[in-house]
Amino acid sequence: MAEYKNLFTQTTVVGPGEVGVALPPGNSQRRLKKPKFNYWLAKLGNGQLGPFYLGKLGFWSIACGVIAFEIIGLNMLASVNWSPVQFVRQLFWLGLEPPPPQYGLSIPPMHDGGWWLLAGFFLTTSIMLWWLRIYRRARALRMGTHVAWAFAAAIWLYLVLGFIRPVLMGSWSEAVPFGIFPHLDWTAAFSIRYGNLFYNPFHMLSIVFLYGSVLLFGMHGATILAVSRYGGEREIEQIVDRGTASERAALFWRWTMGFNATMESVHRWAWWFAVLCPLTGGIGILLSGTVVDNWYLWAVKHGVAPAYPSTGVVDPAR
Ligand code: 07D
Ligand code: 07D
Repeated sequence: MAEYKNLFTQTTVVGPGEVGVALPPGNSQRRLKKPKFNYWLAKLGNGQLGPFYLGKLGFWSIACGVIAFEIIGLNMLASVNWSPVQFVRQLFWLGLEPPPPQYGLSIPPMHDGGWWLLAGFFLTTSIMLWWLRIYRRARALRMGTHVAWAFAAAIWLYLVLGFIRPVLMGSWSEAVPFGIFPHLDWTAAFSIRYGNLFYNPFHMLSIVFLYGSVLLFGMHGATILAVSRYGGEREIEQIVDRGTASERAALFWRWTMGFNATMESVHRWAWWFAVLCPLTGGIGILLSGTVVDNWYLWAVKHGVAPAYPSTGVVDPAR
C-alpha cells in the first residue's frame, strides 16, 4: 500500500490568512504586515507569515538586543584594528572579555571590561523583556504560561553563569566572555579549574535531561508520524476520544516496552526534561567554587570515583 505519509512528505496547510483574535484594551492593536504565504515555510511548518505582534516589550527587547550585539561586534572589530577583512576571517575567535580579577565587582574602565559589563546589561535586559513579552502574549491569548516558565529555566542557567555566580564569587572576571570560541574556551577552562565537571553530579543530571530530551523528542516525533495516517497529530482530541491512532500508538509502546505515555503525559515529560536540563545545570555551576572547589576530589571523598594510587605529587589546590 502506498504510504500517505513518510519521513519526507509534509502536509502543507494553505487557507485564508488568519489575522488573530481581537485584543482587549492595553494591548497593541497594530499588526505588523498582512499575512502572507510562503511555499518554503509551508515545507517546514505553517506557510503563513505574520502578522507579527511587536508591542512595547518586543520593541525594547529587540532594541536592547541590537545594542548588546553592536557593542560586542564593534569591540571585536576594534580588536582587529577595524579591519573588516580580519573581522570576517577571525570572527569565530574574536571575543569581548569580562573585566580582569583586580576589579572585583566594581565598575571597570571601558577598555578593561567596561564594555563587557555594558553589553551584559543590555543583553540581560533584552532577555528579561523578551520573557515578559512571552508571558504577556500567552496571558492575552488565555493560554497557560508554560512556554515562559520553560524559558525561565534557560534564563536561570544564563544568570548563574554570567551574574549570580560571579556576584557570589565577588568578581565579574568569573563570568563568561562573549564570542564563539572564547565561550567554549571558558567552558573547558571552567571544567579543569574545578577538577573536571564530569564528577559534578548536577552536570551528570543536566546531561541526563539533555540526552533524555533528545530521546523523548525522537520517540514522540516518530510515534506521531507513524500514526499520522490515522490522524495521530490531532493529539489533544485523542485524550478524551481515543481514536485508532492513539490506541495503536499506545499499544505499540505497551507491546515493545510494557508501558505507554498518554497524549497529554508525553508533553509533560518533554516539558520537565527540557526544563530540568538547565535547572540542574545551573545548580551545578552555582556550587562550583562557592561550595565545592574540586569535583574530582569531591567524588573520591564521596565514593563516586576511585582515588588514583598516590604519586607523591602534592595537589596545588590544597
Ligand atoms: C538551535 C536555537 C537557535 C539559537 C542559536 C544560537 C547567538 C550568539 C553572538 C557572537 C541550541 C544563537 C547564537 C545569538 C551570537 C555573538 C556575540 C539552540 C538553537 C543558533 N551559548 N556552547 C553554541 C550560546 C554557553 C557550548 C552555539 C548562548 C555556556 C558548547 C551558539 C549562550 C556553555 C557549544 C551558542 C551560551 C556553553 C556551544 C550553538 C548563553 C555551557 C557548542 C547553540 C546566552 C552551557 C556550540 C561554537 C545552539 C558551538 C555552542 C550560543 C552559553 C557551551 C553560538 C547564546 C557558557 C560546548 N553556543 N554555551 O545551537 O558550535 O543551541 O559553538 O548563555 O559546541 Mg554556547
Ligand atoms: C546556555 C541557557 C542560556 C541560554 C539562554 C538563551 C540568546 C540568543 C538568539 C536572536 C544550554 C539566550 C538566547 C541570547 C538570541 C537569536 C538568534 C542552555 C543555556 C537564556 N557536557 N559543561 C552542560 C555535556 C563537558 C561545562 C550542560 C556533555 C566537559 C560547563 C549540558 C558532555 C567540560 C557547563 C552539558 C560535556 C564541560 C557545562 C548545558 C560530554 C568541558 C555549564 C545544558 C559528552 C571540557 C553547563 C552544569 C544546557 C551546565 C554545561 C553536556 C562535557 C564543561 C547538559 C553531553 C567535561 C562549564 N554540559 N562539559 O541546557 O549547566 O545548555 O553545567 O562530554 O555551565 Mg558540559
